[in-house]
Amino acid sequence: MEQQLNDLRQTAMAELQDASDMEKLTEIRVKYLGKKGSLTSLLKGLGSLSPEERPRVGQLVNVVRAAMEEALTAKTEAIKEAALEKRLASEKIDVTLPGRKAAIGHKHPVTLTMNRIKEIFMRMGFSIEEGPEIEQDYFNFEAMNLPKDHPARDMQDSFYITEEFLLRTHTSPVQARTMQKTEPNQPIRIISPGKVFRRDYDATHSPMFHQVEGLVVDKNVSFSDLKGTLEMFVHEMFGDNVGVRLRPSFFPFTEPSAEVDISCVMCHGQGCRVCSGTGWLEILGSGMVHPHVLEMSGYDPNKVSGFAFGMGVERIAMLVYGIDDLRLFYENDLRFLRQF
Ligand code: 2NM
Repeated sequence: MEQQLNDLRQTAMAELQDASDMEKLTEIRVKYLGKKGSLTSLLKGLGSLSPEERPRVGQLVNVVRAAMEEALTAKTEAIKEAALEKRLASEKIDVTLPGRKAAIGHKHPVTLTMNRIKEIFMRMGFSIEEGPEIEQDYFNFEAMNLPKDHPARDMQDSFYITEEFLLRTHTSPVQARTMQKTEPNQPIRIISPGKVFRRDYDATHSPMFHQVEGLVVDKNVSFSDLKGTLEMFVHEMFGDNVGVRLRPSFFPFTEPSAEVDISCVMCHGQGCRVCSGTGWLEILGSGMVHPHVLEMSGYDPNKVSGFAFGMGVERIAMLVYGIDDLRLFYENDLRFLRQF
């Protein structure tokens, strides 16, 4: 039996030596070490041996099995290594191939429009002020002359967090904060860009949108300063040949108030679907800062005056790029976004 074991070992090793692929290795493993393999069969013959011989032969079986396992593992490694060597020898890397371009993306159309608006006002001497998106009722409404029973203060129209805090519904609270922190003898010339939040969702309203508001406070600021500044802005933004008109309006925080219209960018004033046949598009709200608003924020309305304005950035972007549904800005569809 010992002779048989040694013969088995020798033939197995010889076969292993000649093996050159993984299939052959598996075949050898099954043939010698498998459940019905030669070594297992030999092991069954152990019972016929004398009690003195049994442990010695049993031990030899284990030695042979271990040697074969080890040889199989070594051969497996060798075959894998050889395959890799072969691949590396034949595979050539063409270092002259053009590289793959990284898709780095670009700015969102709302960001592009926001940046353009900021740039125009900065060139006119305005600086940028920012403030919290979670705002106190006082700054969002009270300081803006919005009385307790104003519809905008309804839970249906604003996102309240507590009785005192809400998501700001406009960036006007930034103007109030700026007036409060500025010495009353110092002039103000700021814009406040940022996100605002209202309970609304359709083709022209989103629960979150962007605004830029502006505020100028100084001695002798007049309505003609307001008109000149906004005309300058419109011509920079939409082109020198668009018409501008001011239309009387109402805001609680300005008196008098005016809506600013531009001649329709789609039909050039002829009347179309976009301008509902009027030839004009509303793009801004504005007015002279209400004396009570100045007073509440620490300015003397008998010594200084001011004008203010506000615009929706999405609405301007829709007109600049000819987009008819504002929801496209937030769907993140690459077929839309890639066009800017
Ligand atoms: C608008 C329209 C008109 C405005 C007024 C003020 C402040 F702080 F001076 F009172 N901030 N923003 C204003 C005026 C905003 O948005 C349509």
